[in-house]
Amino acid sequence: MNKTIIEDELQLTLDSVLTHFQRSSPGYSISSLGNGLINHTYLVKAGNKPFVLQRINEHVFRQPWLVTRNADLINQHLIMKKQLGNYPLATISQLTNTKDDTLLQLDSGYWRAIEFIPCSYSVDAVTTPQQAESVANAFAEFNAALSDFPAQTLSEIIPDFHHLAHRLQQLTEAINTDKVKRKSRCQPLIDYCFEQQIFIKEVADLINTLPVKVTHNDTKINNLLFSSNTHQAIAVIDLDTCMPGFLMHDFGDMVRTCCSNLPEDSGALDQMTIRLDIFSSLAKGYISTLDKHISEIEKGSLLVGALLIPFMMAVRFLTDYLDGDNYFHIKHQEHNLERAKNQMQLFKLLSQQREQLDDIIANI
Ligand code: GN1
Ligand code: MG
Repeated sequence: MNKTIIEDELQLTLDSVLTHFQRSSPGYSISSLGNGLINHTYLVKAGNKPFVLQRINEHVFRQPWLVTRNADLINQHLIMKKQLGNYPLATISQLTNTKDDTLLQLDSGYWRAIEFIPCSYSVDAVTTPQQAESVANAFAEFNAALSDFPAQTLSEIIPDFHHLAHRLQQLTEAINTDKVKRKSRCQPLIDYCFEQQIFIKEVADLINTLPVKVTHNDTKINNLLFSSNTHQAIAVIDLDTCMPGFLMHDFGDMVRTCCSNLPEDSGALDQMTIRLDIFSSLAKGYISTLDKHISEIEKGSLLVGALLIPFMMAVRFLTDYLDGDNYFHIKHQEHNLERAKNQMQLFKLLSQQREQLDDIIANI
């Protein structure tokens, strides 16, 4: 996990936020945590009970109270499954503040505190097929445990989050507006996106045939905690985008973040390769753990999901670049364009190796 020193001004804000949480005690320390692109996340060490503090990004999550409410509902369901012996992973609760709520609204924003699991760590890149299998097992356990979750009780936090036609519509609007005059800098990438009509049509047809499940929708590798003792995945974190969706989305984001040999913002595109052994372990782990919770048609959709999520992320990063970087945190001016190019290259490589990947899934 990424930890950095907190600046003075931020420290004052955090100090005032912490007075609203019973867990805080004199002499705590705070450091930045994780590599999320949306929220601001901190680790608070207070006495022997560390916890996670997070400022929810209101620009992205327009109704933050729905984010914490959804997370509470899902977590309660997972706790119930665990008590019945049907969920082997750890559950992670949001902590109540002094107003007995899991969301805190202050002038500085919307804040929440979340349990911290001791002796755990997160990773940003998979290193072995065994680790990949553990990743897939964990997210499959999560999907399976939510298979009987009453989806109608959840709010759709970001409508059409993984709806490709909607994301392409947003891209078209960003191109037409060309708000910050960047269009000419990315014309080849824009053209490539819209040349993928066969794939776009394939996705549009497929989604009419798939059952809607409650999915995580952000199954990147660093949204899991691993045990420092066993090095197995022990908890799924970041429930912000749990919403109705398709299993292929959750499988697709795993492939996106585990199978490339490069991080999502690397510019070394000519060095990008698909790690087939990792793909194979993800597919095996995911399908075998889901077992009766995945149908034949859903199995057949997994590879489309693996192509779809990198393609959609390329579209989303490119849209944000054209919009002037309002959505994803960036570290430099061209960051979103680099991410978009990287994700499109991943889509291209996965498309080129589609037959081979298909065979791997068919042989499980
Ligand atoms: C965002 O902030 P983080 O890392 O949890 C994004 C995901 C993307 C991801 C790309 C709400 O997730 O959809 O896949 O960045 N979350 C939202 O790294 O848009
Ligand atoms: Mg997230």
